[in-house]
Amino acid sequence: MSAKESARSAAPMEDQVPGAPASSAPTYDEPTDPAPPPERKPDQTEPPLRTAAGASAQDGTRAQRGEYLTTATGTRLHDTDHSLKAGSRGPTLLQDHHLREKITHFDHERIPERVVHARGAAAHGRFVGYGTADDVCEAGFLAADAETPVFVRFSTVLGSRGSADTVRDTRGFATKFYTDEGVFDLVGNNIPVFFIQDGIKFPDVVHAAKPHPDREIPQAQSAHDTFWDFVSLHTEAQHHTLWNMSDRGIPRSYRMMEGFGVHTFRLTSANGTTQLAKFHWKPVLGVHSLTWEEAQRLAGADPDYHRRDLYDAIEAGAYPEWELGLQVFEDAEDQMFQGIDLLDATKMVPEELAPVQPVGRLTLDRNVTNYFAETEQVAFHVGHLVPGIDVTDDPLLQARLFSYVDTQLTRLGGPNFDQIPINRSHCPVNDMLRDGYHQHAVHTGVAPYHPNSLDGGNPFPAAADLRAFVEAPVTVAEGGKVRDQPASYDDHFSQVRLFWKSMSAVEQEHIIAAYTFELSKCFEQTIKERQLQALANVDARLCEEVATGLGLVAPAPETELTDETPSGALSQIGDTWPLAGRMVGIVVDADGDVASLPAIRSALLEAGTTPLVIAARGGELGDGVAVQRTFAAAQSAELDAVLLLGAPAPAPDALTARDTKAGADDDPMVDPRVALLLDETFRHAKPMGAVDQGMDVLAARGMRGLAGVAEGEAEAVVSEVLDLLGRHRVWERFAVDS
Ligand code: HDE
Repeated sequence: MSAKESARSAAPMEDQVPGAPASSAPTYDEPTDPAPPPERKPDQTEPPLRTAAGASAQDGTRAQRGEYLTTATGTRLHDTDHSLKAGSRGPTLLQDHHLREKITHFDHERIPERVVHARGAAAHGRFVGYGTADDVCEAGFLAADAETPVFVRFSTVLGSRGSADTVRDTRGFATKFYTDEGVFDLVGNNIPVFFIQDGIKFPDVVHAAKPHPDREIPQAQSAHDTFWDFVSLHTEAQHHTLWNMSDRGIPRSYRMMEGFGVHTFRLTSANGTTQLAKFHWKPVLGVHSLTWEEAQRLAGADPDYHRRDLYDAIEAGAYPEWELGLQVFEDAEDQMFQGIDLLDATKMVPEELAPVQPVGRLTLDRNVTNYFAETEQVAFHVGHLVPGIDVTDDPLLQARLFSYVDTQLTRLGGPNFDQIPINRSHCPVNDMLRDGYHQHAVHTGVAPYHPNSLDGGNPFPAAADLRAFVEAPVTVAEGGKVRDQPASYDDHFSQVRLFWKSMSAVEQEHIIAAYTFELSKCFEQTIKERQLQALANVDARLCEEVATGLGLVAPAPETELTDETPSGALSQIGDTWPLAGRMVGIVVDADGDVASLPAIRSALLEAGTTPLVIAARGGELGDGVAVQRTFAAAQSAELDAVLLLGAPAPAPDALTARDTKAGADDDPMVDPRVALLLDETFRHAKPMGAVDQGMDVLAARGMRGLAGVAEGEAEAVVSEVLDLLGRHRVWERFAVDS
């Protein structure tokens, strides 16, 4: 060894002057051969790897251990119900460290909720690649049969953590892929376009959409003046707003939503070619929505409706599934596709122009164990990328690249949020980030800097052929330093019109009703008029119908109405879909003949649906079948279809003094709550079926023989109702004159 290679004496450590900075001697020149992280020095040790509950790390992260109550540091306690006092009626002593630990921790149990997307529900699952993306993307998790653990968090955008699930809003669809090459986060929404083109306006749109700052109302709603003030002044928001006013704004279930990466990303293939691409999630169960009345009912009767639906489906083994798909575009210099600016997040590319090509399948198969530890503490970031997937210059995406890390610093209390169990990578991490609040890692070595010779040069930057993330070397067009945008961003209406024209007649009616409702909740006439002007620029009939509802005059368009080709893929109506996890209510006359009930339940379970037995009182019916809802508790909105077995007479509790719903009807043949349930089910265009005297009940209500109403033998009725359910609703019942 030459003096240049090592200045450290060859003598054993104990014979040297104490104070060697590192476990091995540095080389004179900067190390060039990659070496593993440094060992500890012989005099050093580290805390043994234990969980927060003091168990060995191999035992997982579960927090409670042992049979006895302890302090946070494991000392057993003999009493947690009485504070330490000077005498049984005396003052509490400051020395009561258990009281102080318990109360102090409790005082700090809450963390700031997310600025947006505060209300969410999440699940674990797996993603399996098809290998069909190999030609365009080298990301390892897309390779054929590669299986990657994932965590998905769905959310509403506007409401606080405790707000209702079924409000009219955009839904978040954020997926964390724990790949072998690092974490990849696809942080998308259920709507493919966004309100703004440039991230600098995000605080503006969010301030406008959140509750008014003086009285803090309304909660989780866009139906108020500040929201419509902003979107009517800032018409690039009109496209996203129309999606929100459509049925997409009130999904039936998280399991029945599409997901979109929104931005255009840049993909790199193994041979170095690049393509532009948009990500799509396609739900196996199809895209379905609630009616507005159902959404409002559920917001009161079951504010956790979507959360419950997700957890119940997974618990029942009806695992939600989506296919990941790509729309791929040439990485052209102008980053346009058939006249559509791929860097403008207020534009989408119709599937008819660029088909969505399936590249893998996502299955959610495990519920969270602890909401706070997992769903609340998960931290997504659009900058969590893996080799093969890079960002583009979309100015909305560029701002997001800053925001997601920044927000976690406050929300999760420091820079080490990536070390929280739900956020940890599943592949080796060797960063040079050190210290900070809540540091969990025990780093070895003395040289968390580059270059170094004291830790043998570790960690070494990896070359591209060692699967390093290398930014695609795209050319950035030369230009002046400006606060500006391209001219193509000025088209605010053509795609809004495209979406409107792509809707079926029923869907258009829902949109008209939604605008009319939202604008009628605004106080200022000026704002209503300004929004009507925006609608006039979309479609004359849309504008006129909403204006009529508001008692205002429809203005003439200010721009030329472009001739758009409808995109069939945007409508939710017209196909049939799997039934997994659909809720079918079976209304039973417990005093009548319930012999057919077990067979009906089995047939429904076999079809993958979840039967819910509804009777006058709780308990069990014959053959041990449990009653899951009483007439007083049943809500039509939580059911996708209803079967009526017999004619349950008014039950003893059908008194308006006890249950105001009992005032809904005076048909002596049937309990008034059942009558209401049937009427609502019919009004919401859901499949219905009746056997035995149930047929007489439907006949008396004028429903016999109408579309989507099955009658006859139990087996045939169940099979017909299941068939109808595959189409989600009996759309014919929403007759539209056109
Ligand atoms: Fe977000 N967004 N966002 N966003 N976003 C957040 O990050 C932000 C945007 C989306 O379940 C925040 O951790 C800016 C588009 C989802 O934890 C915050 C801009 C899309 C979630 C943030 C956008 C999204 C968030 C709040 C404009 C669809 C929930 C807490 C430049 C493609 C993720 C947090 C979860 C959350 C910023 C626009 C989706 C503040 C600045 C476009 C699904 O960082």
